[in-house]
Amino acid sequence: MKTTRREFVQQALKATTLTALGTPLAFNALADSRTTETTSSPFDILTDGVALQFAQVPLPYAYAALEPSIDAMTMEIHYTKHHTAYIKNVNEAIAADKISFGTEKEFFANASKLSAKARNNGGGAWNHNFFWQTMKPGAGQPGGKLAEAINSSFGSFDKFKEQFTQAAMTRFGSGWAWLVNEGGKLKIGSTPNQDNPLMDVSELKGTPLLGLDVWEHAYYLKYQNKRNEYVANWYNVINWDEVAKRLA
Ligand code: MN3
Repeated sequence: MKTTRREFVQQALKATTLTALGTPLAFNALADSRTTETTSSPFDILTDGVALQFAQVPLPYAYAALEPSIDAMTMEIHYTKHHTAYIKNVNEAIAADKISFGTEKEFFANASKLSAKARNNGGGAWNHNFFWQTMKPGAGQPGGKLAEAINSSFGSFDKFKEQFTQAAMTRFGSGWAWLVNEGGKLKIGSTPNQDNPLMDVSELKGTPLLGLDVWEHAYYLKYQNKRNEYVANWYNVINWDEVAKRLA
């Protein structure tokens, strides 16, 4: 495209002004391309120029560490194949769709505007990072403020387990069961596919405290069709300290 002398002067002036204000040069280029190009991306007006990248958290324990609740082979395939693919695919989608949300929070709060690839893989990337961190070897029980919050929201720890199990068992097909904090009140629910309670499209809203993957890939090798046994044994590997941190 031919640039007239007048346009050139205006652009040069604009770049100089922005630089004088201390804006990094890379941002000037981005801002300029945004004002001169028309794209179909819905994100241009919402962003501040720094694109999010998802990264896989290191698994906090060995693949076999959650045996017998979760077998080593399931753990290894789940982490190295399924989760790795979500991470790779969401980052591809972020680049292809020119998404430049700076935070995960912002990304999920705008889930309704994302492509299916970005939404599904972004959810998959985040949900599994969360899932690995809220498990650990060795059974425990919630204590302190978390125990109080569970008791006041559900009546007792056993009632909480009953409701959570119900949510995990009644999620038809693939999805997740969740414990969330919504304004100080704990709630239980579930989401389909890789959706999560941070998404604007989710019926269940709140800060995730605990999540359980009920996709068949999470249990089929060991439990086959017996999702109920998988859920029952998963209670033996919950990292309640991590859950408590997220409530604080
Ligand atoms: Mn999974």
